[in-house]
Amino acid sequence: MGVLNVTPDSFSDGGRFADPDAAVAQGHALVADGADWVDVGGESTRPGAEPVAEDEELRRVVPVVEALAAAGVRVSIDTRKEAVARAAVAAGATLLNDVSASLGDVAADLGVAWAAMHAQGDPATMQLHPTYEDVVAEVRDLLVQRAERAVAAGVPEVWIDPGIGFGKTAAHNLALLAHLDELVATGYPVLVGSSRKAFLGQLLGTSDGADGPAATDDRLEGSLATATWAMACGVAMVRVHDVRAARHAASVVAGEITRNAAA
Ligand code: PMM
Repeated sequence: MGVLNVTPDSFSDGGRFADPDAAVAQGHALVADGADWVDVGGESTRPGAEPVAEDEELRRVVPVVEALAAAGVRVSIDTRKEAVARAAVAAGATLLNDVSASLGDVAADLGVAWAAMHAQGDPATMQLHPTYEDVVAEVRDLLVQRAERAVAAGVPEVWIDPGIGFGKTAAHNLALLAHLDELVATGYPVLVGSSRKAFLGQLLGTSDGADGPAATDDRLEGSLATATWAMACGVAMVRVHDVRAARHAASVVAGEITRNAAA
């Protein structure tokens, strides 16, 4: 899944694709690089981000979804708002990527796939005091509960996502990545987004972990390592900015090492 943020302020690509034509061109570039899905978002959910008004979010995403879907691209809509989800599906999106894990009934009503992501708190405050007794069990149990409810409501396809960086310290993120098998074992397809996130900068000492555009440029290695690790753990989809590099990294493991291991 390639990331396409049509926003002025997303932490790594904010501002680059705020113009609809540039955004649509980037969507096609992501597909050319090997993305199966293009995830269109009009509201930054980086730590400390301010909410975006509904009409502004609609204005940003609907033309982009429409143009990409009309060209045959599989489009997911990254939103927390019901009205945006509905408008994006009317424009051709077929997956609700929901960082609030609260739009299951909307997905059921629309008859589209739903990805439920775990978050503790809202983007404005979520990184202040993330607290868990057992992060892996708490994240898994909440996602399974929401997923079961969505299946019962009639959602045709339900994905779960641990929400790396959403109300989590670096230690929480690493614990979740270390135990992805526990999410995979639930039987729901798992989606993971670790691409260019702050904990990678902290981990590698390549940046201070502050979410500014400059600091994200040196997180490629960590992004590729975590995406490849996730796929090797059985994760069905990774949400990445650097699609071509992620494809190449994964193909070395999936195509070559796995084949030799089975031989
Ligand atoms: N992360 C971001 C936004 N949307 N959606 C899912 N399903 N999983 C994520 O980890 C996720 C997401 C924040 O990253 P961005 O600013 O690069 O979009």
